Amino acid sequence: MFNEMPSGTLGRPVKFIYLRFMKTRIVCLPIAVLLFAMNHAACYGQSMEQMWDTTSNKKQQPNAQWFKEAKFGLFIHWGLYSKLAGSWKGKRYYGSGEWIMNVAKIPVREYEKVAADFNPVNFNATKWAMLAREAGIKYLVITAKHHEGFAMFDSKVSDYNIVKATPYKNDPMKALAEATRKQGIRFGFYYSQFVDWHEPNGGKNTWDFDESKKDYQLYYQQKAIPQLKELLTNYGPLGIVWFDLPGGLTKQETQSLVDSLHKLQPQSLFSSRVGQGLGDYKDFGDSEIPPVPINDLWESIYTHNDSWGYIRHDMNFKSSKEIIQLLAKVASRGGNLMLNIGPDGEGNIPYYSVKYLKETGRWLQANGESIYGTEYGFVPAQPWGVTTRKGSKLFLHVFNRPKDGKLLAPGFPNAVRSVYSLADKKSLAWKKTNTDLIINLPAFKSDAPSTVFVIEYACGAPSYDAKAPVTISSQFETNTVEAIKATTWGEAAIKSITFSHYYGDWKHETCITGMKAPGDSTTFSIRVTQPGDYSVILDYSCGRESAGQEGRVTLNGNEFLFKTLRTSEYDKAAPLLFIKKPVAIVNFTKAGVYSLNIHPIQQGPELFKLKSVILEPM
Ligand code: FHN
Repeated sequence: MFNEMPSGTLGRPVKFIYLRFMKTRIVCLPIAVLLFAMNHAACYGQSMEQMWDTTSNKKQQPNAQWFKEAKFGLFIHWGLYSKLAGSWKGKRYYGSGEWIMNVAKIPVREYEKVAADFNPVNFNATKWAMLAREAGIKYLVITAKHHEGFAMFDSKVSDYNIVKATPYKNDPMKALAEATRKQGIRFGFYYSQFVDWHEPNGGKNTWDFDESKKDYQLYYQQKAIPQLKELLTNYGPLGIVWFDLPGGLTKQETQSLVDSLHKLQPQSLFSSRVGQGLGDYKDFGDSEIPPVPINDLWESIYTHNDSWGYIRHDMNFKSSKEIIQLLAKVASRGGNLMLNIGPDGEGNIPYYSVKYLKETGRWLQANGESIYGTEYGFVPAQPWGVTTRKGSKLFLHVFNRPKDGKLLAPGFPNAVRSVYSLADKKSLAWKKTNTDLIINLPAFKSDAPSTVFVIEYACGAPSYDAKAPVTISSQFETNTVEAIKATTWGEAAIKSITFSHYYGDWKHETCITGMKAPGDSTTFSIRVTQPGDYSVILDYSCGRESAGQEGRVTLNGNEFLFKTLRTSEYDKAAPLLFIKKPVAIVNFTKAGVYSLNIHPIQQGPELFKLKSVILEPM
């Protein structure tokens, strides 16, 4: 299944193919693996990631200014699965805890009983809303109903809800909507409009019900649409309605659903996963960030650990440094980051989510101007970090400090008015040669998440040059030339490859693929700023059938041969492993722009999947 790179992407169109399912491999796989993939793919046609609709309706959104300025949202997955905490009948499950009913194939009659034990006495709407405020969050979206079909709100449409079916007997959504707005944060609901494992005619429960006999229309008319109307009527103005995994409706039916719901909430933004390209803004796949700036209303969604719903044994929490750098990266490409947390069945937010969100909030207190209301920066990613822009200010997010304290911002044609540190407004010395701006940095902690400097400049922002040569400098431990920067020839192509670690814990790597003959080659334009010796390292993944083949790197008039090593075969349901393999040392006698080319030296299977070329000063 292949799609071109989403429109609105900057720079010359690149042959960019999303590869999500390598059908060919299935044919030759042993039956056991086939059955595993089938179960893993949640049966009957589309699997989870194939249901991500990343296209939006491209209409100007008069109500979207707040979204453009918000940049940082909080996603909350909370439901009966939070009580199960990733375990069922003594067995622990890893990955998406909110999918436990599906993965453990729990019959509806058994799963329903979880509600009788669901009593979140520690839920405190004000505390949750104040944490969001302290974290610098501008909008909050919580799961009103997820795939399990249980309504976390007071629904008159189905008694399978928190007020009727649990000892808690209260509607937490009412309290949270109020508390969130009190903190000046936009409130929104997530609603699983098609996938509903509780309902005989809802989507995707294939262990209790025969999918081919379902009447999705009936489910929509009797449950999904009436509940959506309850949510869009009884909880005040909603900033966002976050739909997920669309299905069971034609484009026309989806359009009339969208129109009828927009009548109830004209100002609300509907996520692209409403389906059929009818969303008001675009959501990428889970844990996906586009490799280059996108000129559109878009959002990246990540979870704080490996699961959206609470799992007691999942401790893989992202540090505040990781959150801050992810937020800056997403903003540097023009998007919003919505970070997910999973409270437990008692209503407690995990300790590390509280801790690291508060730390992120402290950084935003001091540096928020470089995130909120910004657009993508016109200086592409550099060895030191990324840029965001607001008006005639360019914000430099420095993740890695150059050893000599001299920071190069290339591709800067504008006249400079001033350069200073964002945190203390202290002015910095700088000099400009042609379009190179060199700033003398003050000392700062090298392990700081992101240290921000501001360049105030004259005249409008220059356009973003997606094919500008990639800066290579000996002032940094490592210089990475990403696959997206490549120019490809022949069958070589830049692809986004999706795979998962644990169940539903999706990963995406943009790679060069399809190099099967000497004519299928890849070229990178690099700009070496300091002469010297550099190690050339290929970062690639290589399957059994591709291993042992030779390739050639040409750079600065030198040719180097290498042989591919096996790392792992592509399997959507398993980690795709990469190796960073040094293949050459190149000496640059002078600074300048060079062309680096890579190609197979023989005809054969795909050479490898190349994620990046790394140049490390020796
Ligand atoms: O299946 C869901 C999953 O449980 C989670 O809600 C994510 C969040 O984006 N959406 C679906 C998978 O993409």
